[in-house]
Amino acid sequence: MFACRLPLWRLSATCKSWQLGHFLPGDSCQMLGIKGINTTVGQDQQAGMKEKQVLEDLEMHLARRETEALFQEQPETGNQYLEDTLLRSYLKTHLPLKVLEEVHQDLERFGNRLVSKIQPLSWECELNPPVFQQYGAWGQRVDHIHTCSAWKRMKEISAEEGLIAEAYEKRYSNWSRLYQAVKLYLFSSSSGGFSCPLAMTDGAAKVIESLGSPGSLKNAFDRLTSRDPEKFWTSGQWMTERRGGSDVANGTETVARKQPDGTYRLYGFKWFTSAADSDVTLTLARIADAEGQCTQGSRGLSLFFLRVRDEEGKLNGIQVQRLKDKLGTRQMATAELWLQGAKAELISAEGRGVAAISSMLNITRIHNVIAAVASMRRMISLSRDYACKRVAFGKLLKDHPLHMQTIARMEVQVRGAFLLLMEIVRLLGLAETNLASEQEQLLLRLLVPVAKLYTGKQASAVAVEVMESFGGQGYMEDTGLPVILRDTLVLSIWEGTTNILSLDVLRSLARSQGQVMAVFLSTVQKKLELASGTAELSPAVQRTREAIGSLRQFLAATGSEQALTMELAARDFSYSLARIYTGKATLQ
Ligand code: UCC
Repeated sequence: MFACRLPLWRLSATCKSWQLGHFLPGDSCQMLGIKGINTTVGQDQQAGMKEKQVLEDLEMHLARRETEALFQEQPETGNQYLEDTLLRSYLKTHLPLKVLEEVHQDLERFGNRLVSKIQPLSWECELNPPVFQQYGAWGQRVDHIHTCSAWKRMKEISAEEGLIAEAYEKRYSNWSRLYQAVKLYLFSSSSGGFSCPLAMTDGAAKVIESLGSPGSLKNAFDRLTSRDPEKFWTSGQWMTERRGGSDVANGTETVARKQPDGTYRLYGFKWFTSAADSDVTLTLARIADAEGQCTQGSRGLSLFFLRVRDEEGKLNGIQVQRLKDKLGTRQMATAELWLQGAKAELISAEGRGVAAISSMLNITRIHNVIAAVASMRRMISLSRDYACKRVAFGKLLKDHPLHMQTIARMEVQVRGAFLLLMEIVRLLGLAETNLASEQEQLLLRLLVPVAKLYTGKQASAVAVEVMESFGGQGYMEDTGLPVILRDTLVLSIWEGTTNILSLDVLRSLARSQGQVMAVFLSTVQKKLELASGTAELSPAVQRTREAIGSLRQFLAATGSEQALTMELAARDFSYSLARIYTGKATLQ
């Protein structure tokens, strides 16, 4: 209120010549216990003394107001590994004892490092977004993207912590991938956006590995998976051009011209390149024949590897047009790039670009799931902590049943999503160590788009709901909560929107000629049978059975209209798969 915002000296002075009532609305006066006062100058001495007393009291109240009543206790989280009971019990149940012991020690240490060192860096990244300098002081074109020291430090920390290396060294065999995912999950919401370049780096390493690590890419692979900050490289993934990022087959205009030495020069415009400060990138282009003609559509696309800068730091035939002005992920430089003869190496078979980059897409989609679950975990943990500190209507928020019911519902969502994530990285670990059965490989192919599309939407909804649980404070920029919201909203957009991924779910069904659905249903069915002996689980078992029944009915009913019906139903169908499988994962 106006009166309360006046400096005290001004309020006292003003009150000598004005009625106090001019400044304090009636309810404030009542609140302060100063009913019926009249401060007009010239009244008798007794009234003057009373007035003085009132003013002194008022000053005290106001002084205390400035330091107490307007302040609320800040929500905090501690060591996110130690505080995450579900994560710890999952690891305890699934990891072999020896692996668990080693991993536990590292995660506890990492959890402490996140709170004490990495979280402050994350905030620094938010406050110091990248800056693009197109020209030097003397007019020369420099195209330099300046990133802050905290962002550079994130890169070093990522190497030191083995955030990519862990998955490729495979020192814990099939558990290495899961362990890496757990570290990324803990890192994600403290990473200041650095989890984006890490996702693409992991994807690039995966593509190189899946191509049999050809000799020409050995150095790149070693650097992408290095623990040495001096050696460590990050990768981009340049897929989006002016015509858009979903319909890659029709949207890619970039042309590759073969050079006498067997390399290629790329010409085109990459309209949306995330983490444009990366060292290397994978990108798609159409190889021009001797007449300069290219094959259109998906079959004309090939996959290329290139370094963004040369040894001296000069851009490799690339001009930066501008940085994108994004709603969120502002810590990270996303740019429009002109390729004007960028030197590149063809790394897929000609015309097999989409198939070759799909292993990168599947990895970045898993990182997206990690980011979604991590964001939900962080937001809900902050909200829970706040509920133990904030008093409203005479009691702590935690003692208001409706408030706690709202948080509890979100807690259920994050727990389910976490278990779905663990299931995917468990299957990926098996596949990467040749331990996965054919059924498990099919399941993995299906669950990646299902989980990406579902958790992206969940995280956006949870972020909005959690923001509301803080009241007006949740909407305040300097609490950091709006940053989490903005950065979360992208998760349903990049790496394939919800509808594109729903169609990818159908692609996985079609490609396996229905086998994947059979595997999905039998896997859930088996779990239901195991769980049906436990009385506590019977309501959950019953609900999941009903859902499976509806799914079977739907599949039977699509009949000859299958293609169109399935396309129309793709999103709802995918949501059902996500819910059913999450239900299955929680029946532990
Ligand atoms: O780049 C972006 C931002 C980068 C930031 C990354 C940060 C991540 C951070 C995470 C957390 C912090 S955003 C742009 C990303 N773009 C996309 O995601 C593309 C979206 N569009 C699609 O996914 C489309 O469905 C396409 C591009 C795959 C459709 O292409 P086509 O050519 O029309 O598809 P086809 O013809 O169906 O598939 C071509 C081949 C087939 O193999 P073959 O020829 O052997 O039958 C497919 O089976 O590719 C195979 N394929 C796949 N294989 C396609 N998709 C997949 C898949 N997901 N897995 C396995």
